[in-house]
Amino acid sequence: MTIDRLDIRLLRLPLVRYFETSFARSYDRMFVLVTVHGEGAQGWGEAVAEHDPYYSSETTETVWHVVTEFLAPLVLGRDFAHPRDLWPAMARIRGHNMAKAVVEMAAWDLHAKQNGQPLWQTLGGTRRPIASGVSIGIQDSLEELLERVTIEREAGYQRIKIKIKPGWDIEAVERLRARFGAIPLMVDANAAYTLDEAAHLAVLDRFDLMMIEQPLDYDDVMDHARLQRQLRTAVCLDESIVSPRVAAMAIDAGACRIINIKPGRVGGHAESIRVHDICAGAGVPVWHGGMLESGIGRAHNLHLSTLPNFRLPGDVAASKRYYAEDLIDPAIDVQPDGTVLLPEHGSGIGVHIVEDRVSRATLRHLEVRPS
Ligand code: OSB
Ligand code: MG
Repeated sequence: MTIDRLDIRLLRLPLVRYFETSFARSYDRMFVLVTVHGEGAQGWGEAVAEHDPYYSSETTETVWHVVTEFLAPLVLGRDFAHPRDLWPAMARIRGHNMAKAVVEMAAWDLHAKQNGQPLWQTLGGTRRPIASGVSIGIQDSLEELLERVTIEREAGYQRIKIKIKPGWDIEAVERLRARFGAIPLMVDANAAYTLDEAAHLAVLDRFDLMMIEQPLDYDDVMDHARLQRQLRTAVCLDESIVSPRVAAMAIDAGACRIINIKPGRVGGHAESIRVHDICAGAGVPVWHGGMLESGIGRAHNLHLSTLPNFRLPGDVAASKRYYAEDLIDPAIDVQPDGTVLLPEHGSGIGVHIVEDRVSRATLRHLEVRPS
């Protein structure tokens, strides 16, 4: 596979409804799309970096900078036998996993299309519907939270995750258990607590949660291990798991019993497969995280979720929860049983990208060719 041109776009899409985490409330989503061209085919990737460096240190602008200045020159015009060869080719650049991932994932799509294969098959997965959960942000009131959960339960989603932070945690979970009973329920703190609050977090043990996601700092492993020893509830790591090495370290240290995989956070599909395999070997289940992706990133996530150790429902919900009009048509939708079908429009990620919608959402576009 040779990539002879790369297109990079900065887009903005308004969210159907605001999304609030422990770190910020957003009303729209800015993101970067990358297209790689080779032998008349195109591969697409979507970077998960956000406008602000609050979930991770990367932003849409650092992705733009690193892709155009450093990654494009490393991959353009070079012959790659397989998309897994892109990660080592980019190794000289430290960090910037989200920038590396968008290029690498676009190359997987291109390679699969050149071979006339669906992406799940190229990744080594098994075609099956993917179990979906939903991630429900912090609301203006607990009444509104109960209303949101009612709506998503009716849509069929297989588990509910709510965002928590100090002041929006125990009472919220208590109210959900009182109203909805023994539903599959979990919480995500996005690093809002410290180890000093272990006793407070241990109150959550009463509620039989599936897991508590990333309670402590974004770059921590050892405090999570100390916390896990004080909790009955499983800790799941998201932000902290930035590589297969850190995943192995976290499992060894007993810092978590479950891992959330987001390919953007670990550097693409090849690194995600390594994290997946390490977890499988250690008996640690994984699930696919979400970053409010458009249909392009969402399709990648669904294909990756076909690997066997994705044993828990992922944040791979229907497009319409996020965007009035997705960039792909048909949009990704949930089935009444809470599963999502793999997009199967042709090979690769299997989606039809509506160019006109992409152009309308595009704020900036650059074509990069080999120098
Ligand atoms: O921590 O999983 C997270 C969204 C943005 C940034 C971080 C996270 C999230 C979500 C939303 O929880 C998941 C989704 O529905 O895409
Ligand atoms: Mg999370």
